[in-house]
Amino acid sequence: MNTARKPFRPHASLLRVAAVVASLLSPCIASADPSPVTSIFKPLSAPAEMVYETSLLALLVCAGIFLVVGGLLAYAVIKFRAKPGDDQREPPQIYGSNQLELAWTVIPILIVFVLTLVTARTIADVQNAKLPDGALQVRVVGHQWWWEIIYPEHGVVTANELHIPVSSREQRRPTALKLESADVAHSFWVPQLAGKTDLIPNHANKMWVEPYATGTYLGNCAEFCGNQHAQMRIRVVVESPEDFAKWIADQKRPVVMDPVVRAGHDLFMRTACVNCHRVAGTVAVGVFGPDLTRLMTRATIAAGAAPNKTEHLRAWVRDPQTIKPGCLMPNMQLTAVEVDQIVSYLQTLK
Ligand code: HEC
Ligand SMILES: [Cu+2]
Repeated sequence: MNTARKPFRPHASLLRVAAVVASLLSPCIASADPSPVTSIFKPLSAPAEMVYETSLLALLVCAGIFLVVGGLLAYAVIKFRAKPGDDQREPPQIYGSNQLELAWTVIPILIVFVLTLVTARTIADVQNAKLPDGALQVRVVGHQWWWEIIYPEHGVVTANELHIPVSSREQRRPTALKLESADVAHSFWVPQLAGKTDLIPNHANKMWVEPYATGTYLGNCAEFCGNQHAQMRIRVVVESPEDFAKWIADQKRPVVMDPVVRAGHDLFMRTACVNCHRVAGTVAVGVFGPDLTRLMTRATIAAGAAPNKTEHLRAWVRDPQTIKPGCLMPNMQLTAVEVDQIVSYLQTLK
């Protein structure tokens, strides 16, 4: 839809026709869709729009085929149904028709050919898009079952909630994502922002997003990656450039220890927590689990498995297995008092 971005797209007019027809049908599409926030039918980012146009073309072609085949079938069923007084014997059987066989071979081949070309073209457009200099660079590392999010230019590390600036057609601010995996294959999919791209061990993939509206976008790992795969959610928080700059600045502030929670701090620092979690500026330098430096700036814990509220944090630290069975953080066997102390400390990490 953004023509400035794609100067030469001979198939664009085909896609535009599809988009116009689809806009006439869109009330039907929208009402058939139960989850608007993860809908591919409401793209709000450049690559998602391109994927959407192509999928509409495919849907419309299929709808046309359905109407022709279904219509002919209905016509035959009604027109040639048995009527009272008909001769009940089997009618003469006709075998082979070169014209018919040619038609139903050649027409589908042409349709598949057109769809293949349009799809290949869209894939190339998305993959080869030139991002403006200064596009935000983010590394996303898939873990069983959470997302590590790294802003190399800013020295910021967080988890499960990706903050990025909003783009406008006048002032483009796309984000380039470098996708890696720490263990098995995962797939990054936020339907309103872009098509899905896999995270493969030992092989970095890349993709980009360019959202045109602020807000929170939801997604989920889209490659089965183990028993908590369904609870490997990703939230993308798209902010105005000012809010995004403020968020980055907040993430970079040095951590100050609140003396009120010293007991929890000390307990955390002498427990195995520090082997798996990092809190910037402390002895906790583990990288197996999410970075906890700014834990309280996140809306959820454990990749969307629970809201980041006191009760859920307590339940998590007491025994994460009750919230996310099979997850790779063990029950740390803490007493109720210890859990409270540690949670009070965690809640100062903001
Ligand atoms: C063996 C490694 C390991 C140890 C030890 C460990 N954790 Fe974890 N922790 C993890 C992993 C892995 C996750 C991510 C689980 C998931 O989302 O599937 C996690 C998640 C968390 C989260 C949620 C973070 C977020 O943003 O989603 C908190 C809070 C947390 N751990 C606190 C602790 C505390 C406190 C201790 C010590 C009492 C501790 N952990 C010990 C591995 C560990
Ligand atoms: Cu996954």
